[in-house]
Amino acid sequence: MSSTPDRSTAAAMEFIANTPHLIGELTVESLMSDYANHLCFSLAKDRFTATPHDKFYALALAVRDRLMERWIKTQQTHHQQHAKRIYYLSLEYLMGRALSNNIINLRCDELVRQAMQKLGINLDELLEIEVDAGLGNGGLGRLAACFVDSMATLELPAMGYGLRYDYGIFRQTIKNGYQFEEPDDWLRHGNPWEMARPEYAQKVQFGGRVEAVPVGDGTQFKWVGHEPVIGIPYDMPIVGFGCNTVNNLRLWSGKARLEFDFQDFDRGDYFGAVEAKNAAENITKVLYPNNNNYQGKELRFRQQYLFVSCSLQDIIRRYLVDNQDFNGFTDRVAIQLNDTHPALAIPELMRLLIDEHGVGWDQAWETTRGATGYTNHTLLPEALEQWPVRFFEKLLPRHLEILYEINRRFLRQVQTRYPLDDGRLQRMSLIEEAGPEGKSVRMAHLAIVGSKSVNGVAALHTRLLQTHLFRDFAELWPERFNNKTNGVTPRRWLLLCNPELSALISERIGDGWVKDLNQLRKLEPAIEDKKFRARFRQIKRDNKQRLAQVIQQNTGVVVSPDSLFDVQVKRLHEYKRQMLNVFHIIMRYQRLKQNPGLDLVPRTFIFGGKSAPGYFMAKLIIKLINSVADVVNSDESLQGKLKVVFVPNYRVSLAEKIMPAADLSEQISTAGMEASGTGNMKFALNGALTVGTLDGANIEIKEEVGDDNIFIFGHTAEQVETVRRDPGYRGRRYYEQDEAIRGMCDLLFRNFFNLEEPDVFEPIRQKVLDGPDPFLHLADLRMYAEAQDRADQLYRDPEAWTRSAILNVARIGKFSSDRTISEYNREIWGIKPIHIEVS
Ligand code: 62N
Repeated sequence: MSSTPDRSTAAAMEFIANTPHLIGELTVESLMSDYANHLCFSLAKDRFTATPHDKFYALALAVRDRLMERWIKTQQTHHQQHAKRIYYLSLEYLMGRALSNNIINLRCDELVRQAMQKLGINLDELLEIEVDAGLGNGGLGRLAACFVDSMATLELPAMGYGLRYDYGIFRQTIKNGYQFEEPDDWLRHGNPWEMARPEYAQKVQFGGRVEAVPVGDGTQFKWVGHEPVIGIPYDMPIVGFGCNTVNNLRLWSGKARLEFDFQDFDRGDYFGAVEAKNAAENITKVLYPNNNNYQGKELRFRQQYLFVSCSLQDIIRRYLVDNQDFNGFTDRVAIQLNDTHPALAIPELMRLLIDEHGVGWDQAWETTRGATGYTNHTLLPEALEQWPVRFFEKLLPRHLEILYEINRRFLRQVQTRYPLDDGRLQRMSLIEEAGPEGKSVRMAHLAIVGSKSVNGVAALHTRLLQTHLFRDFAELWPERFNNKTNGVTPRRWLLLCNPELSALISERIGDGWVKDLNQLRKLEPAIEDKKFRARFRQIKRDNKQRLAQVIQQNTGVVVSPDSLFDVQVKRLHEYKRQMLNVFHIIMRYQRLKQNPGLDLVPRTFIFGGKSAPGYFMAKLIIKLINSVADVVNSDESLQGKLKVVFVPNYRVSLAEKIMPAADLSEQISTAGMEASGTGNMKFALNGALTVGTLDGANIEIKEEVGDDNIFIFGHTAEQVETVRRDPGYRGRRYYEQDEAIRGMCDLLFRNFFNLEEPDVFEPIRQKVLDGPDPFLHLADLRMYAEAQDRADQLYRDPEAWTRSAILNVARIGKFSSDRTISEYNREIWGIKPIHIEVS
């Protein structure tokens, strides 16, 4: 932002401010008028040519008009007040749709509904046209999206930085029970929410070499001979709920540098120029679809560096507008790393400070560490990033020097504290000497050493970080470690997705809960109100009815809203144990086959989730679910007591339909493996009960809702460790000891569900029965089936079930992302909220 105000712009702004009946007013008539204007003047459409998408776009632009003034005013105010800002660095933002959310957060839902009704437009159908912004894989990406919502709602000066992938998470289709992936060309029809800001483009360099240049009595290092790439920022507005704050989400898009092309072009290397251009523009082409699994791909390394370098240069540019030196940097800048994906920020900030701005090492280090916090999201060893040193040699030689210097100083510190402890030095080093790909950089160690704060995302997870994964570091720097239990935004995950329940709650306790979720506690007395319970039950039933339609449209399977909806939606992964769920379904199926008159609670088992395209086992589990579904759904003898569906292409907008319709939420990961989980929170907030292990945030949910209102089962994290350490442990033990488990395995592994493709599930049999299955499927199955029977028992008493469901809603307030963000701010960032006034 330029500091000398521009006269013509000021005059233009004053003109609109003083002229009545113009764009952006919050009335039904002005909304109708802006909608019509955009259809005609922004989209050039008339009654013969306007498509449903045009109508969506016109409304999006009309709503966008209503946040522009707040957006500008927010940025202006933050700038003028020299506010300290939080910069959230994340390679993923799983935003979903923006129109419905912006309408809700601007609190103009009634007006928009009326305006559309007067024009004869069905608003709900219009909202369905928007494609999800799927720039993330799962929980980590969705958490970033909830966090930016909370930061804006809490009026914090915040900026989310990310990448603008041309292709987000793939679209999943199912053919013959198997997953297929299709590209997600989400920008094909344009994006009404983004503003390109080429004036803030940043240049990033790859490759080349480092030259030492003597200057005075020292040496300056110059990084030369590199290939340049440009990052173009695209800004998206993040609207705070019920306040005037509109923050920025700034996403970088890779572009070739024009001068570079022309140089080669002049030399007659036309093809070389085009190749270089392609290489640059490939960097932000596609989101890597792996979840909790690291793959050392060079393109991903380039993505991370482009992201980090653009974001930091932008942060420094903004800082230097009103600062001459870096003494005040940590009073103006807090940086939070969403996992290690942006951990290159540490050597990059060091490089920028030292090489580009002439800061000395010690001050640069203090500044870098003082500004940075690191959030860990996983304990799984296969998810920990370790970039080969040869990538640094090839692409970031200067950063490698800086890393080695950071490591040298760090290891000297360790050595002083623990003399002669070589094992510890090796364990803690930033460099792994003997990896499969030679030397590599341990990004988590780098993030810990280079941050002032390290946090886990649920109490158990943080404890396990301190005692296991990062034990040496927690011993050296205990004060650096802290917990920030995850949360979800109550705006999208209740107010928006479940309007009927929201209205019932607000009628009872007022609408303060939307910004202060602990107020849901005021619902507790309502559990004794028979009429309230009946209405609560009716709302759930209506939501189930709507989901049943969605299921029929997407899978062709007819399910009954009178059955218990038992839902497991999340990425496919062995540790999340969708297989455990399937095993239980087969046990139920067998019980019904053996005793057709058996009075079991009718259940519909609903699955959804994507598998990483290269994860063989996860893909096989999708096939397993669909194979069991095919057999079960076509078995008339079950009299509707059992249905199984796999809903394709699970994504944010589908979650918004599923969460409000669930009775039972499956949170059944092997204890100690799910860092937190956040779906668990969304379900409970919408009145589902949880079947879960003592893992991640389930433990804290249990503490809040009470033991009687959750179905907990299975080995604890400690017991899991003990079982795994037993050299004689095999799944087969449980097969031999337990008749029901044996019957289930025999049915499954003798090809009952896959007559067409014999032995496709053989890899599952080997892992679960013969192998020392690290996920303890069979070891937990008996206890799981018993927990499911307890759920049945409660469901048979609708009043008791409803009491429990209401209690879940009333006691889930802790899991608002507003609480999480307040804790980050109080304990790590130290930022003052800034109230935005608009005329
Ligand atoms: C989730 F870099 N993590 C946790 F490519 N990761 O599993 C869940 F290797 O327990 C938490 O609740 C949630 O974070 C929020 O804290 C997660 O979603 C990824 O998506 C991911 C993506 C890429 C990688 C690794 C992990 C990669």
